[in-house]
Amino acid sequence: MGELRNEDVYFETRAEQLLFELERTRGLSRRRLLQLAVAGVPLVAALGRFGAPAARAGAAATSPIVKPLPPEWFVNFGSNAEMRWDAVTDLGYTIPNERFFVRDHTSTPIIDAGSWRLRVFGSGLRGAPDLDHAVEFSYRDLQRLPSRTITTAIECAGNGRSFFDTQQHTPAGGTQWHLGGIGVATWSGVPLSNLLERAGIRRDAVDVMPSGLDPTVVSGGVDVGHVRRPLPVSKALDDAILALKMNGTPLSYDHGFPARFVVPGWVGISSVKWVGQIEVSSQPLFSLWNTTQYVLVGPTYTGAPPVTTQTMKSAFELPFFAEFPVGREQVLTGRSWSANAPITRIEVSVDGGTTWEKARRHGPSIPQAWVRWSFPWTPTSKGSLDLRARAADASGMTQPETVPFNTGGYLFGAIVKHPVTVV
Ligand SMILES: Nc1nc2c(c(=O)[nH]1)N[C@H]1C(S)=C(S)[C@@H](COP(=O)(O)O)O[C@H]1N2
Ligand SMILES: [Mo]
Repeated sequence: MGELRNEDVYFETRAEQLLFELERTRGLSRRRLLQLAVAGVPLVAALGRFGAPAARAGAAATSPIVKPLPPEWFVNFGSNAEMRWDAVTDLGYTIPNERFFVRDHTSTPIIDAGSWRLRVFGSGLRGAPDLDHAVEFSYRDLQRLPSRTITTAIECAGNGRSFFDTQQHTPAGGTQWHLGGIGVATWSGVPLSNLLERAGIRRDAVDVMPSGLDPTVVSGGVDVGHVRRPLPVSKALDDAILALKMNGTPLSYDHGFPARFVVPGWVGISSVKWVGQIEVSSQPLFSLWNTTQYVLVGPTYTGAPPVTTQTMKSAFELPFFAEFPVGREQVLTGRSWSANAPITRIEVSVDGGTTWEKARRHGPSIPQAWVRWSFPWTPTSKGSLDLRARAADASGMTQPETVPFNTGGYLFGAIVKHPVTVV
């Protein structure tokens, strides 16, 4: 399995990547590819790994993800499932739980909320309790605490990674997401400010580190422990919540039941699922997930800064290589989002970026979520072309033509060229 390079080394990405590319470029169905694989191609070995050992009630024996992943809704990467943008057209502002993308470093655990306890500990709390003397909260305790509801995106840091390869010719290893490593939902739970106050946070606390109860991550034969990513106290106290509900129902297994962090505007890894412990520290905290992974390494970066806030992106609600009849009016739809500031403008180009016209915005534009838009288009000549959409936000940023490379393939915020054919 090679050295630890980025967020996706934990499974056989090359095989999954191959599957993905074949599926995209040849139009072969996943089932057909699996049949081919069973005929003796190395994919079998890769997929076989996903027959995780633990008892996984309700889960297909071969999937680390519990919920069904119908191919018309998802691109299945094994422990990650990408939302297909062409399946979103008829959905509302939020993405229903069963349609939301999944990103697991190992596999989804099934946790009993009755016996589950959240343990909060560390030098940043009054009395500096260690784990054995942690402040404990049961699921019922959390349900009784004041609740806040927010509508916000969770987006993987690597969303859009494949375009580092296909558009900029500098591939970054790992899951070759198109743009479907994002979803917007309404999350309800206890504000971390409230929770940490009750746990006795001190003024000199600097970092908060949630730890997941999913199986520990093993890479290159080394157990690097549970998924855990430190978050500065300032952000935790500002607007982060420990969510118990997603779109009005208790979290589903894949999305962090019984409780997960939701950290608006920050890369997905900050929103740790299946939280079992929270360390509150008066010293900066470090884990693999803010030192080796989810850091920016590349020619334009120095000092490997951790990835924090997300970038700006736009997506058409269309399959790649969609076909349109010449001379007939279409209404193209899509969504744009920025973690920095509200979206102020969306433009579409149907001539390879030479001219741009404004798209029409629809409905809410919630900061750190997204805005929906539409654009009428009548293709005038046959052939292949690419559609482009670009957004601008209130901070003055506009999506650029290219973005600086980083080895993890994070934060691809450039304009995506969406190939279509007019017939
Ligand atoms: N415990 C735990 N938390 C986790 C992860 C994980 O593997 N384990 N994956 C992270 C990553 S990389 C992302 S992008 C989001 C994905 O959230 P979702 O699966 O609910 O869409 O969860 C984050 N929280
Ligand atoms: Mo992620």
